[in-house]
Amino acid sequence: MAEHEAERSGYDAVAAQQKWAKYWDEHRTFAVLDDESRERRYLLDMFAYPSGDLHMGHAEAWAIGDVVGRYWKMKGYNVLHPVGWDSFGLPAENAAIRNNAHPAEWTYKNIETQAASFRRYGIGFDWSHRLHTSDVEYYRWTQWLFLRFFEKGLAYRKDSYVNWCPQDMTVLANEQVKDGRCERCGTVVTKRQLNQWYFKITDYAQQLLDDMDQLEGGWPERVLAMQRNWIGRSQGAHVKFQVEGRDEPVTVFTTRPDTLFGATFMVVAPDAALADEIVSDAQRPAFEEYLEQVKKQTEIERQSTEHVKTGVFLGVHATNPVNGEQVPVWAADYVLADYGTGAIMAVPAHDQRDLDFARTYDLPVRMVIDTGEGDPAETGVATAGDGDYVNSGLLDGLATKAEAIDRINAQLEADKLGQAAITYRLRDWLISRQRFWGCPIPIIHCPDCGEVAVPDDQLPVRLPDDMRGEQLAPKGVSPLAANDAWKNVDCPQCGGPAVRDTDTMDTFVDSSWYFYRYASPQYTDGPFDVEAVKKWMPVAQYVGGVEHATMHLLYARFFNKVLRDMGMVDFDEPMLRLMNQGQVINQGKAMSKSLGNGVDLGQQIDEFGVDAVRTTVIFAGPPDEDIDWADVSPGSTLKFLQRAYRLAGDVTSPAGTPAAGGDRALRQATHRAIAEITELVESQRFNVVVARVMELVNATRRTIDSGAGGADPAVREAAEFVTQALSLVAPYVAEEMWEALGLPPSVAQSAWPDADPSLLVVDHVTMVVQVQGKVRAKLEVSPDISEAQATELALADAGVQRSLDGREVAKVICRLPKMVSIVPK
Ligand code: ANZ
Ligand code: ZN
Repeated sequence: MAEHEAERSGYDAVAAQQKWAKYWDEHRTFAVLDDESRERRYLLDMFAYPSGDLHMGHAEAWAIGDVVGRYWKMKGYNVLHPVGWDSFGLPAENAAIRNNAHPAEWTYKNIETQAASFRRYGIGFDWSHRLHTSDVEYYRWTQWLFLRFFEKGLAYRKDSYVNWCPQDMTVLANEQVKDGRCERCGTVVTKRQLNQWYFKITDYAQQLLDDMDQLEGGWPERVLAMQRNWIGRSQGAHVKFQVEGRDEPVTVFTTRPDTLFGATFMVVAPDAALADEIVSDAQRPAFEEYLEQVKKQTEIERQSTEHVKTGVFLGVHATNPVNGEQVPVWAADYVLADYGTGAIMAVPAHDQRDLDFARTYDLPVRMVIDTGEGDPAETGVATAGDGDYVNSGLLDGLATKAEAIDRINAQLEADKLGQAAITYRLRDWLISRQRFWGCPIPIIHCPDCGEVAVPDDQLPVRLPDDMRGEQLAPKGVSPLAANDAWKNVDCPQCGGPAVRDTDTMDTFVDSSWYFYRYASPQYTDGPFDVEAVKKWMPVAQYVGGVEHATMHLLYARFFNKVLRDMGMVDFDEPMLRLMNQGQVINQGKAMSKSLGNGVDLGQQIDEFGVDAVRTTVIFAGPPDEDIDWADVSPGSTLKFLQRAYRLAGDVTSPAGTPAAGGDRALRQATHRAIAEITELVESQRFNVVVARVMELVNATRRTIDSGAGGADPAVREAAEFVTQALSLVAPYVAEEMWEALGLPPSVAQSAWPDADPSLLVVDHVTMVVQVQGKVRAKLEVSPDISEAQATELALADAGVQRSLDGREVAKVICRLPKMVSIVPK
């Protein structure tokens, strides 16, 4: 850095933050415009959870989103960039229990802290489009939507074994169990039979798959893959087996109906109602003892591959529908109650799980496809490939699965014994929670009328505000169940005594529809203004963590389809583009208290200023990659920002001076930067944007120092674009620069420039390549070629290679862009 530059002072980050945050607020700089002529763009950040103050993860996600929002605004779009909090949930409740308080106190205090931090962090929100899911004005509409689902049969209750966290004393959805443990507290999850509310997302399984076509290219491929996997479409057949002592046949799901002649026993999930129903009297005691044992197993144990499969004979037989054979029916832990039909035909010769089980319990193994790999009964290895069908009646003589499956399916269908079928791994969404701080389920249980919906005009069902501390502690049933005054009501249908449902909804219900309400957050006639949603949605860009790939993003898509079928929205998919930000880590590891490697956002801001932190976050790498804070340098970023800032102060031509006639090389550099940066922002390569701005800052400084000084109109043009581009990542210093350039505030509202095509023509210069002082090549190169590029080009030249004649290069001297001189050894 030149001496005179270092001496001069830079901008005062704290003063700039205070001044411009206030300015944006007072002037509603980022408010939605009442301007029908502009194209609308909806920028959505995933909800913040008010767990404390903002942290480095927030800093990254919101900095990335704001690049997009600020760019769109300068491009002239009418931008909706709302802000809100997903404010129901366990942490607030646990804090309330600890502090003998109401969860609302903790929640709203944290929200205000985060809101203040967001303002300081300079995110361009429209603060009038703000909401909190725990506000009664919000959750009354969550209840209203629940009731619409209920009317359509999409919300229902059933008894089932559910994932139970013994620590949090609440039910967990499958998605909230990670490796057999509670996602929140890490406790090993067990099973419990409970009566629970579900949303029937499985009705939409196929649509959720099909509509992914509309997201191709707009969503990260890995998120689509995770959703596809989660939905888990499996093509096969349903086959009916008659079971002793039961009128209705039992249906099994199989992906291999072609192996039906090799089915030597049948297995039912021990925890499926069917097992309890068909078990013989003689075997009942053994079965019940076994069931107890299975229930004690954790999901980890049950699904582990090392787990020795166990089971018990149910004392009944089934009839194989194609050959009339009597096969024993067992209950075994490797068959899951909630997949397929909860019952399987076991084909030990061609399914390894069945073979392992058959060998443990000495059940028959019959090979029906000869693949040439040896009889599984002897090898202990089930074969799954193609081969000649044997012992298989109508299939004998066939040689491929495809043919055999078609043949057997046709026969089963003709005999009404089965048919081709599709099964999904996706389960219905378990939404009831036995916790306090959530949206109450608006149902009343009447001894005479059953489940009665709370009438719309009696919404909201408010959470009581007289419960606090210990009263909220988990007890296995919802804390609300202990509140008689709240719970006991008259039945809306018959007027008799009845009780409210005391469960609350999974917070993922709250976050499945917030983006519609953002378009009209104060709307009082429904969950959202249908017309406003029509104008703003689908969301043009969604930004958030990849950890939401299956839960939130699947639920949100499901809600959209239900709302579409209700006629409330007119599009299939709520978010057209999705960007996942990486994580901020430190010293190669996720930040954690135990490692002591946490980086505090507030402290970083105090030390370097908002602009430097935001610019560092963006400059560190592509948005979807992790940032290791140990590898970045907010201090040098701040120096760069000061360097940029000083350009504005050095411009001496008045605002409005036409650039024509200014230094041509700098003008070309500026317009190349405009073209490239526009393209880079559009393709979300934000880190390279910062690199290009740095180059333009340097080029401008060179021009200033090399003669014309700050009076050259090309310097003003360059400094103005530097300011605009910088405002995407460093909004405060950019406002200061804009002001120093004599331009009216705010740079955020200025028009993004278009590159002048006549200045984009790349000039070429001739670069001479010498070997031992003799000219060996003349190459046409760009005037700003780097040493590395020049050396590479020179050494690749055939003439140069010939004169080197295999000798190694001792030295390359560059006098760019005119000459490269090579000295051989
Ligand atoms: C007979 C058979 C023969 C099977 C064979 C496979 C190979 P995917 O692909 O995951 O859908 N199955 C069905 N329901 C089950 C349940 N509730 N719990 C455990 N296993 C179950 O797997 C479908 C296959 O998994 C089905 O096809 C069934 O075993 C088993 F050579 O039926 B198969
Ligand atoms: Zn009633």
